Formats: sequence, structure tokens, C-alpha cells
Amino acid sequence: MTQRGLLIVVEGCDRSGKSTQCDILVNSLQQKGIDTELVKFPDRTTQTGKMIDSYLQQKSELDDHAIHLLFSANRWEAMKTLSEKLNNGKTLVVDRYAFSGVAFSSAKGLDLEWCRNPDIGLLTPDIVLFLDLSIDDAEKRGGFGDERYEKRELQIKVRDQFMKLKDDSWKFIDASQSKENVEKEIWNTIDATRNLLQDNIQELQFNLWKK
Ligand code: NYM
Ligand code: MG
Repeated sequence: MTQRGLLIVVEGCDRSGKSTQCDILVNSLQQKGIDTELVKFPDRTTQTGKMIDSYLQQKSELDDHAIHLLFSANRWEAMKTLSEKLNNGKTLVVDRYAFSGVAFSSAKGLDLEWCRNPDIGLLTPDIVLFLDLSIDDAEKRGGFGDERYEKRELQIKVRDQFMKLKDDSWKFIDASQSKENVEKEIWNTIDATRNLLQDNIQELQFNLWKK
């Protein structure tokens, strides 16, 4: 029987280096002979993803609840494919997940518990890497972009909301270090987790935030 792959989620505020580090991690895992694929949320290519993309680029307006549900739907529509890949032995590195969903929407003022609801029952990550960078350091990296949410005041709130969501599966990575050192810290964390999980890897669970 093939052992299932690991579901590795990478989270953090904008400009924390997530996408760069996700690419590096996928490469490093592949080089170790581990069948790995990169997944990114939102997936802007699907129907829901196109609406999300237009909203983020400020080309359309949507009610805060409605866009929250679209982000969640964008994850749900991927779950069947992702679970099949994992069960076939593929490891997935996921750039943002439901934690971003709740952190961003609740930072805008929506109720945190309300925000969690649509994502209850998603695939449970084996590990969440949180790339931690102060908002000041994030701004020093050439400032935020032009998309909706990429503003200092909101990013500060987003970080506070992320802190309310952390649990035992979260590993904090000091993202203020050099790219190479962040890469090393992530690798060591993943390697330790892989060793830890190897002997008693659980069946894939659809129980995110279930009590
Ligand atoms: N975002 C991302 C949300 O508001 N809710 C979500 O569920 C997800 C997955 O979209 N500023 C926000 C966070 C980002 C933006 O993400 C797009 P990226 O990784 O910058 O493309
Ligand atoms: Mg961004």
C-alpha cells in the first residue's frame, strides 16, 4: 500500500516570503525523491477564482460575506482532487488555506466564528508553517502591492487574527532572516515532522475545526 502524502500548509501575511519559500520547499522535497506538488489558494483559474481575482484587483465589488464564501468555495471545489492526490502518495505544499480565509475576513470586521463555519470539514493539514514577519519588516521589503488588503493597517489586524487561529500543528518560522536561513529553518521543521509522522501517519481527515 502506498503511504499517503503530507498536507503542508504555508501561511503568513502578505510580503512574508510565502510564495518564494513554497517554491523552494517543493524543489527540496522533489530532490529528496518525494513526489510533491505546489497548490495555491485562491486558485484564480476556476470560475470562483476568476471572481476572487477580479475582487482582489479591485475591478469588482462584493459584499464581505459573499467574497468570504467564495474563497471557501474555491477551497471546497479542490478537495476531491487534492484528497485523491494525497492518497496516491503525493505530498502537497499549499500556499495559503482556510487560516488566511478567516484571518483576512475577520480583520475586516466579520465575526471570527461566523468566518470559520464554511471551512469546517476541509482536509486537515499535517503541519502549518507560519512565516512570521513584523509588518514593519514586511513594509521594508519594497512595500505592499496594489491588491485589495495590501495596506499596513489591515495587515496588522490580519496578523492579530492569525494568532487567534494557531494550534499545535503550527510551526512559527522567523521570516525576517535571510532567504537561505528561512529555507533552512523550514527544511529542518519539515524534516523533523516527517520523521515524527513516518511511523504513525494517520488516515487523511476531513475535520478541520471540527470539535
Ligand atoms: N485571501 C486569501 C483571503 O482574503 N481569503 C482567503 O481565503 C485566501 C486564501 O487573498 N491578500 C487574501 C490574502 C491575499 C489575497 O493571496 C491573495 P495571494 O497569496 O497574495 O495571491
Ligand atoms: Mg499577495
